[in-house]
Amino acid sequence: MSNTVVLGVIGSDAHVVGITILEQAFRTAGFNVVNLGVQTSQEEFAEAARAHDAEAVLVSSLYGHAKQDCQGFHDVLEAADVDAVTYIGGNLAVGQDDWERTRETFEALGFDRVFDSETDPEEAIAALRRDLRITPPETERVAANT
Ligand code: B12
Repeated sequence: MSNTVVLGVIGSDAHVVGITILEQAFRTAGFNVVNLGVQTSQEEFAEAARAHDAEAVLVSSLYGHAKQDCQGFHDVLEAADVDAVTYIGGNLAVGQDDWERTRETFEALGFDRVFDSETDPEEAIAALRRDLRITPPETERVAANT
């Protein structure tokens, strides 16, 4: 397993703080992280995921236009022969007044998991380890049991 995660902020979105935190958290948890930064196109995600044989593609969006930016995203991944777990997180809708509906919208777009802006990075790491069947390193298991 490559344990590689491709991460970026999709579309014209320039909010960089969230993915910087996610990058550090996933790296500390033992993943290889390819951070594409802000204002990343669908094609850039797909090319990087293919080039690095990524097992997960993590999309971030904060500015409220995620639904438009993610139309056809999974078709682009498929066309590039990318078979990876896909997560999206952040401020996914303008206002975020109905989270259940927002979650369903992004699941319908093909994402395996959808996270809101209150998500602790550890939650996403735990979910990815479950999805990829990765056992946490012994140091973390010992810490969790003390
Ligand atoms: C700082 C900021 C800016 C800065 C960004 C600077 C930079 N280069 O990063 C500037 C001033 C440039 C900016 C611009 C804009 N912003 Co702004 N910005 C913020 C602000 C105040 C903080 C964002 C931040 O850094 N948070 C701290 C980090 C740590 O948290 P985070 O980004 O949420 O990320 C965490 C989680 O969301 C989650 N997460 C994020 N992505 C993912 C992905 C996955 C897979 C997972 C698992 C988890 C996850 O984990 C992260 C780490 O804990 C927020 C309001 C807020 N309090 O959140 C508004 C906010 C995001 N901005 C907003 C808006 C509207 C804009 C503009 C469109 C405003 C405008 N009209 O110009 C522009 C967009 C410009 C652009 N092209 O992107 C809105 C979005 C509204 C919405 N979605 O409904 C917000 C919510 C403010 C508001 N209440 O209206 N912004």
